[in-house]
Amino acid sequence: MEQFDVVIRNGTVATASDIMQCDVGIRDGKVAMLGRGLPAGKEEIDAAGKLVLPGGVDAHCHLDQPMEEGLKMADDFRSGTISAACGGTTTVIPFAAQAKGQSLRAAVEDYHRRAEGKAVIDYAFHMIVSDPSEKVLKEELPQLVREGYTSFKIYMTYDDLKLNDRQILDLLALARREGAMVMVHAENADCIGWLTEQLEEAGLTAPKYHATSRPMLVEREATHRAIALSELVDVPILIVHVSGKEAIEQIRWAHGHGLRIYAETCPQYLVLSEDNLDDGYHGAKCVCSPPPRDRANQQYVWDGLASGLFTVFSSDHAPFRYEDPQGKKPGGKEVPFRYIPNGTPGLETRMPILFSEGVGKGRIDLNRFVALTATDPAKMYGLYPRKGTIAIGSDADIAIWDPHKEVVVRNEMLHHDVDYTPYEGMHLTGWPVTTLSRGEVVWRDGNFDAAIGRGQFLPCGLPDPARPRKVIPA
Ligand code: DUC
Ligand code: ZN
Ligand code: ZN
Repeated sequence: MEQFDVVIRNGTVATASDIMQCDVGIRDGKVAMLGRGLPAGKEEIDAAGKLVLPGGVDAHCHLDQPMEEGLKMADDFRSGTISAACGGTTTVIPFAAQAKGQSLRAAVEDYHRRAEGKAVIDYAFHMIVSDPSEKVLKEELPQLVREGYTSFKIYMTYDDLKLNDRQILDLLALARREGAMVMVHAENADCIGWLTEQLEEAGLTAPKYHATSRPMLVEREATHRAIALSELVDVPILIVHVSGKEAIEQIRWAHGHGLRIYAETCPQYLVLSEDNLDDGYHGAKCVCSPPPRDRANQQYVWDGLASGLFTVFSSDHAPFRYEDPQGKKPGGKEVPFRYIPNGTPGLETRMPILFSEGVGKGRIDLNRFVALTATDPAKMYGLYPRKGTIAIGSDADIAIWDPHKEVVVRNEMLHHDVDYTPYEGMHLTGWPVTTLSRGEVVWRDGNFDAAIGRGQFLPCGLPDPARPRKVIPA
């Protein structure tokens, strides 16, 4: 038998379904054998006392996404993917965003130029469709789906991105025909616009009023509408960044009616609350949409993670520096909340937060952790079984966790290019001590070491979960 390139020995290997005491033999970047007492590899890694888990798949993050005039994301594919790897993530799926009037293919090509030569772990692209013109619907989008861009996000809010219901129906019908997965940002744009004006007229423009302008009702209504549109067309959808009870109730209702509605949530809805926005202008650091809610809603989200209501746990990493005229202080000023770029950073802390607060505190088990952070996102977006599991023939994307490592989160220990973390000072137990990408150690004992640009683009297959419930004539 040919020698293994790497053997990870003596660890506890966990997948979404199993927990095994076994060694992992890696050859040519892939998992070649699982078993006890494997023969020596060229490189040996002792994982005694450690957990050997599939590298994470962060299926919702924003890196170097072109922004409106004057704003810039802090992380590009270099810093963003390094940060991801140091937090146990080995695949990212950020967004090639179409500007209104722009060709979708041009947006995808531009995004490839931003990633190539920079990414250190593998990556796929979702698309954002903001302008479903006839050319996009008839030519570009079907072709792009067939080329391996098999998921796209649509927005029900944000003036530069939002679609009306008719446009959404056209895109859902296309997704049904082509077998693509549609991700939906569900917030009611007109409710937000109206509330924002009321608040501004009353002089209430501090960051904390961002949360007031986007109450749960706004998310609940849009979630309900998205579910109805999906039911009408008979195509599954995935509701992203679900923040709390009222949206969860809509999704539960849909499940009760046999509808294929998938859901994603993020760390900010588990451990942040609207109180984090109530800190003078520092509240801008936690301005994201939907906004973090309250403790009761956090509990609902935890319950949804444990019960299987949620399929995917993503960071929604949207990196803007705080002290930056292109970031949270546009033009160098403390601006009314409507002008604060939305988003929180969290690529590196996504998995440690869920591990510590979820697995460590008994809210979810280890298999569920793997499913939410790696296996199910890979399945949802057509990357499984190449990514998201430890199985013979899968890419050797593996994170070795010290489940007892105590970490106090400090921004200076993180590898993103953002000047803050919303999780500063948080005490976590458990952190990945070694990360392998296609069998190559990229992060070990606090050091990142890998060639910049080694990450590969991953064309995605048609996701099985995107199949409609029944076949009806097109
Ligand atoms: N909301 C989004 O929809 N995307 C990026 C960040 C955010 O807060
Ligand atoms: Zn969104
Ligand atoms: Zn997002």
